[in-house]
Amino acid sequence: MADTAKQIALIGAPLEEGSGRRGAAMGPTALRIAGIDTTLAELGHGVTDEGDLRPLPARDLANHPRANNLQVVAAFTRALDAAVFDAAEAGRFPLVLGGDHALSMGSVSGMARHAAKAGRPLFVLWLDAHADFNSPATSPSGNMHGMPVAFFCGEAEFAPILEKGRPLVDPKNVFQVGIRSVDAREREEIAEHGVNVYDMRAVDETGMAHIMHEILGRIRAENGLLHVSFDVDFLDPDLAPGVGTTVPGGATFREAHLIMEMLCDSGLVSSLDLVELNPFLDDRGKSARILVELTASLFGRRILDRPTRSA
Ligand code: Z70
Ligand code: MN
Ligand code: MN
Ligand code: MN
Repeated sequence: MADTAKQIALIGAPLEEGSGRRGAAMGPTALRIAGIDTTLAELGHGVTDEGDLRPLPARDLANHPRANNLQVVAAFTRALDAAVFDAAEAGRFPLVLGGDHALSMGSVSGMARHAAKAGRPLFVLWLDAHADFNSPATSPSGNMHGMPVAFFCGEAEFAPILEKGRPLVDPKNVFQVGIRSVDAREREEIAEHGVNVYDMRAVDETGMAHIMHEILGRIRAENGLLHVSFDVDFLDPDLAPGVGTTVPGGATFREAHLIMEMLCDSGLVSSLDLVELNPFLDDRGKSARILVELTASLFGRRILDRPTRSA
């Protein structure tokens, strides 16, 4: 049973147009079939499923040659910014079921508005193989799922997607863990803006526990809110093959669980994205199930009360 019961709002964001391939739009359905709602309810939380967002394309925006499917991505960004902000303001925990990683433009922007209203800094834990700090000017692909961090840090202001002057995230409050695939221009950008990067070498050299203590200590010291953005490709592809971009050398089952358990104990997490799950590429629901299991650990499930699983 969880120490502190939360009211969790499940928000489905079936966005795949940010990723340059089909399939991630089935992510919210796969997470529901894997039992995300009942699993969290069994831990003692209140769970409401708000269903899937169905935004209309943002036709006020011109197409952009280096920001693929801008109108659809912008529509989801606007809808998520509003849905996540409203849920957080109502005292609920927004849990976004993705959808590709471009959706974090909206979820993080919504939480940045919520944090600004509360007068607290927002921190972001970015669990990913990628830094996602491109902009249309630097992106090799034009795919917007490679741009969300630059967007919510105010570094990709190429179109009026959200209100000018909206609260942004300070890049020095962004912690990226598990990074192992970064483009050349992106590398310069994250260094220039002071993003905290714990790449896979850092994980191997110092260990996940040490890294998480360091990150959580800083957030606690500054009385911050923490948004966690979990990209399936953070995990090793052997463990979670259901993702468009597989990058070898990802986090292990044990490392990922440890992170979730430490996050739970910290009591600092205020919102979560589960992104880039592509059920079309998955192996019999394996990746969806591990995401649900990791989410359960974040919401209070302990090793000693984890149910025995049959494969
Ligand atoms: C590359 C780009 C990316 C996720 C791939 C890849 C970005 N840096 N992000 N898969 N989740 O095209 O910007
Ligand atoms: Mn990503
Ligand atoms: Mn990624
Ligand atoms: Mn810059």
